[in-house]
Amino acid sequence: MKSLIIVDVQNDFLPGGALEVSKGDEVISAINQLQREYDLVVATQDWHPNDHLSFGSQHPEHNLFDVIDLNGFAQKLWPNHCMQGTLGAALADTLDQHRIEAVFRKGLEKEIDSYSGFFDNGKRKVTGLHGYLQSRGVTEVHVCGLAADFCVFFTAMDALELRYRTAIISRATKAIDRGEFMNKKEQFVQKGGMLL
Ligand code: VGL
Ligand code: ZN
Repeated sequence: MKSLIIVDVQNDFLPGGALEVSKGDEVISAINQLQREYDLVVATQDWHPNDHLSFGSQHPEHNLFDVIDLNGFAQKLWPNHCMQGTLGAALADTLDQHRIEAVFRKGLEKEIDSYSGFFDNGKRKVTGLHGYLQSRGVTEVHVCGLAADFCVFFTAMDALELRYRTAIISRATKAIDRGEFMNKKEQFVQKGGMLL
């Protein structure tokens, strides 16, 4: 069984959104096309309380995009984004959702960020995605969506760790920082990941 994991295709990551990924909207038609090739399609959704500690607004002594120590983890400070229940947090309405069987929300806990669709950054809690995929007999996952250098990358790395055959679909993802993604792509391939 092969599953497509659509990561964080949410308004805030699209051009004009709070944490926009340049050309992020261009992945949507590719993702809509791809879905029919999979036995199972699932999605993730970044879903933060409005006082989430990954937000620069909670740390007035620092600048946006600074990296600080947050409870022992390096945390990049983001603009407020994907706040629970806002339009920015909604999945893009141009994303075809009829084949998405389940959506796994992440980043709900104020104290810790969650880039991966499987666990928070401290691996304290699971989202349920792994259990769901296992219960459906999935052995291979292909990851797409936004942003390539953060949530797509960390989801794909955890999938490898969890022993799925794992690919990132290059034409269906875009990075916040392309240089950053180049480095991370190398790490992913070295760990056994495939680029499609
Ligand atoms: C993401 C930064 C903060 C992502 C989420 O979806 O890649 N990046 N929250
Ligand atoms: Zn976030």
